[in-house]
Amino acid sequence: MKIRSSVALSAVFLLAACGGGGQIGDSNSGNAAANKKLVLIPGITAEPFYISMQCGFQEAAKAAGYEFDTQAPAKFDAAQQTPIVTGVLASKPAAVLIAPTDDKAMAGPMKQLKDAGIKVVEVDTKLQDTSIASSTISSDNEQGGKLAAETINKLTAGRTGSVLVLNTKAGTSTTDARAKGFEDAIKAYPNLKYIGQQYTDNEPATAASKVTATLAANPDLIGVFATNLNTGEGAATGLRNAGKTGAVNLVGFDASPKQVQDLKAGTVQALIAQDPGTIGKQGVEQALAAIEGKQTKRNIETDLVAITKDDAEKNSKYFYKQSC
Ligand code: T6T
Repeated sequence: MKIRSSVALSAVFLLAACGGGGQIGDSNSGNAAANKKLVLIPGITAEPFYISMQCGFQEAAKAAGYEFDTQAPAKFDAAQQTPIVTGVLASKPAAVLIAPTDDKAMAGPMKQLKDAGIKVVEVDTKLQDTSIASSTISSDNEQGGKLAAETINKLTAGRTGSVLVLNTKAGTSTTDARAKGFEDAIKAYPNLKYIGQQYTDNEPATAASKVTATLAANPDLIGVFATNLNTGEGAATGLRNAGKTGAVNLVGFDASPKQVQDLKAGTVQALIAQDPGTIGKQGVEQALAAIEGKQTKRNIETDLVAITKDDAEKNSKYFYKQSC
């Protein structure tokens, strides 16, 4: 895992591009040997982070001669993801790559996959129970939160004020880790008063209203860390609505086309992009190792990159996709 930031906060790591494929729900079913099938179950459908992951998944599955399918819930919600897992269980693929939407509630459905002989690989998020998945591939999310705190410190340049964290839903292993990394690191900057984290249910409109309410209660708000794509897009809207674009330093996680647009417009001051394409590709590699009875790597951490407006143009290849 390589995470670095310089004062210029320029991109420091080359991310993998992803090859042909399509939207969430695409598959090449029917053109591979029996049970040479891999299924990807992202956390939510039609969302650039998971679409980029799907690109890497499909490219690697195709190269390995495997049939592939992607099935995602409409919302980042265990109640919607569970029936998808149950349906996939019935089709008995060789392996499932899954981003569990709740680090406890998804353990039961995922254990059913394992008990049925289906290999399970966690991509992005993970369960608290480490006995179910053969491998977990994700960003180093706690380090990502630390990088966000360091970034807000650089952007505020010694000025005093309050800083807020926008999280998604408790039990999302990734954004909880990002918030923890931020909370631990912000203590090093006594000029920045941490006013806690607020949950947004992964809804941009909720993130926007939380920013508006926080600004009203804390006029000295000087920084916001949005722990994922939807909270970042929502926070940018909230700052725009309040006429605070650029006055409050917004550091987002992820790099959707909308987030990049906000970065270029100056509503967002820095983005911490993940490497979802590589997460998808390495998920396939670990699934194949598990299927073939080979040793898997239990935990793989992929890289993060911190990017600002100044280097957005030359780093466009690092940004997430709407399609493969
Ligand atoms: O930030 C990503 C992902 O890493 C996280 O687990 C959930 O939110 C995203 O999918 C972005 O929406």
